[in-house]
Amino acid sequence: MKNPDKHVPFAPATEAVNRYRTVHFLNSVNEFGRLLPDTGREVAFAGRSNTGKSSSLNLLTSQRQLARVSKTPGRTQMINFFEVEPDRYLVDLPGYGYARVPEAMRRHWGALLERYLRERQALRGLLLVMDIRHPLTGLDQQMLDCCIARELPTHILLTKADKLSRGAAQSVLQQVRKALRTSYPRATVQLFSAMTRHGVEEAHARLDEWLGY
Ligand SMILES: Nc1nc2c(ncn2[C@@H]2O[C@H](COP(=O)(O)OP(=O)(O)OP(=O)(O)O)[C@@H](O)[C@H]2O)c(=O)[nH]1
Ligand SMILES: [Mg+2]
Repeated sequence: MKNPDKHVPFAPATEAVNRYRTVHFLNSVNEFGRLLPDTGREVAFAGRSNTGKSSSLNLLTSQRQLARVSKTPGRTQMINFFEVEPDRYLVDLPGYGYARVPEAMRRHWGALLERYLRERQALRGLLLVMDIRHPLTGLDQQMLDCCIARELPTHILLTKADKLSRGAAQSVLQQVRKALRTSYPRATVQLFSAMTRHGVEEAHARLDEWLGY
């Protein structure tokens, strides 16, 4: 699927659709000290490189180009802040696990990501994006461990659900749910597709909850 946005069918404008439609880019940061003041509420999108973080963000904001969508993994290299309204933000985190990133850069992102997850008080929840065909990789588990350490609410989007049959997708969903029951019962999980819009309302409900709407 080259450009899932192209095939997005008409979406009825729910309250959440309207709310997130006006989200706009604020700034990009690659040092902890340059983050916005740690007030307000934010929800971050994290996940392995190329899983569809930017596509998810675009779909949830009904905007084709808000976050850059790339076929070349590892393109989103900064912490990108998007403003819903003052003091409420969506945050696109650098994708992890892309092998061709130079070691020094990978270490820099790793440290930045870890510190952001550990220390950021404004962070109310993490949307952890996983390709449904490769869920719960070792690096995903490390991310979950960071969330567990501070009891950060976590919601997993199993993206690219359109790549599997309905039955196969449901089966992965149940497997991931089962794995979470032992590792982090506080985490929730859903199917998602930027191509078919599957799961938009459920994801919006989670954003609303964490951002206090
Ligand atoms: N079929 C299908 N393809 C998708 C979906 N979501 C994303 N893609 C494709 O997957 C590729 C990666 O998508 P991105 O949204 O750029 O992924 P990302 O996680 O932001 O990637 P990085 O920022 O590089 O880490 C692109 O070619 C997208 O078109 C989906 O739900 N279904
Ligand atoms: Mg991206």
